[in-house]
Amino acid sequence: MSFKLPDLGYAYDALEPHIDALTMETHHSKHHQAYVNNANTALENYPDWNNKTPCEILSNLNGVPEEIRTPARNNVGGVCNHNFFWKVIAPGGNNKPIGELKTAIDKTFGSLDSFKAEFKKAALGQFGSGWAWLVVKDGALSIITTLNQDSPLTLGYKRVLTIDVWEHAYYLNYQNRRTDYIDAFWNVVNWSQAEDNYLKSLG
Ligand code: MN3
Repeated sequence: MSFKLPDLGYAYDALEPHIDALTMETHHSKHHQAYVNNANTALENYPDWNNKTPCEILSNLNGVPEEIRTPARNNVGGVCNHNFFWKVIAPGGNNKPIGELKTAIDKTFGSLDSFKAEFKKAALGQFGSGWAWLVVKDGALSIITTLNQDSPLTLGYKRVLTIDVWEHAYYLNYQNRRTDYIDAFWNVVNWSQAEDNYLKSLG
């Protein structure tokens, strides 16, 4: 049993011009693959753990033996976060919030524009490498950030939407302009997937 790199499910150039093909290829086939490889190495002698899914491990990180907890946090975290990210930026879904998530965003943040502004502020404010997330806990939506490859699952949140703000996610095309990358991100969000995630988070 080992962790595997999932297929993206779409072409590397499918998100152009907002996220370029070389960034997607490098991000998926090099960075994500490295997390998979390092996670397999870190957990290879821990059969109680390496037969769980990455996200099961992150949900129970404090139960992971201390000697492998940090590599699990970083590398299994990298696997779990990227597996989720590729799906919420996949082409083919709705390009605006729909259904119950739309209602919840309007109720929680006032409007889609207000939500986007708050999410962008969080994503810009994440110093160094990390992620901004739309999450659910106890049925309530909120925006959080996590450092490095930390997962909201470890903190007891369910995930609805995320943006990877590591420089490897945007530097080839946007260099230091994280703000432009975040603006472009809205063009590739798959709101149908986000709605599925939201409904599951309530279940
Ligand atoms: Mn990344």
